[in-house]
Amino acid sequence: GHKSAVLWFTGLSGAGKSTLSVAVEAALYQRGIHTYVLDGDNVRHGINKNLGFSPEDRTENIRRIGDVSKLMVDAGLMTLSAFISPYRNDREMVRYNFEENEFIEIYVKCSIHECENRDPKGLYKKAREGIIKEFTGISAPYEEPINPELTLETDRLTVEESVEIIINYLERTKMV
Ligand code: GGZ
Repeated sequence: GHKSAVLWFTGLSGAGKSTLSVAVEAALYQRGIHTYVLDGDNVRHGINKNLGFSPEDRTENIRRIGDVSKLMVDAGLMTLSAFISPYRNDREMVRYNFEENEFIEIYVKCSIHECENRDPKGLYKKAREGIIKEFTGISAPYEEPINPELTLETDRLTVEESVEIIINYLERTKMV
C-alpha cells in the first residue's frame, strides 16, 4: 500500500516540471499506484480559465490548485502538481492545508539561461521582445524555495536520474 500525498513541482517555465511529473507518474503507475497530474494544460484551460498572470491571478491560481490537490489527496491519489507557483507565500499557504508529510515540495531548479536556451514554446523570446508581459524570470519574479523536500537541478541531471531521486525519497519516507 501507499500513502497519498501531493508532489508539488515548482520552478521556471521550461525547467522541466511537466516532463518530470509525467515521468514520475509513469514510475508510480508501474508500482500500481493511482496518480493524477495537474498542470497548466488541464487547469488553466478549465477551472482557472478566467485567470491570467498578474500577481493576484497567480495567487488565486495556486490557491485553487492547492484546494483541488487536497481533494485529490483525500480521495487517495498520489497527486502531482506542476506549476511555476512563483510566490513562496502562496506555496506555504498550500502546504499549511496538508498534514506534515502530505506536501512534498520539489524545486525543479534550472538556470534562467538554460530555460531561455530551451525555450520550447518560444515564450522567452516573446517575453524579451515585450510581446508577453510579466513573464516569470524576465519581467516577473520567481522566489526560490528555502527548504524544499527536494531540489533537482535539471541542467545537470537526466530525467531518469531525477525520477530515481524522487522515487527513492518516497521509499525512504515510507510513502510508497
Ligand atoms: C509565466 C507564462 C506566462 C507568463 C504564459 N509568465 O512553459 P509553459 O508556458 O507551458 O508554462 C508556463 C505557464 C505558467 O502557468 P502556471 O499556472 O504554472 O503559472 S503560475 O504558477 O505562475 O500561476 C508558460 C505559460 O503558462 N505562460 N504567460 N507571463 N508563464
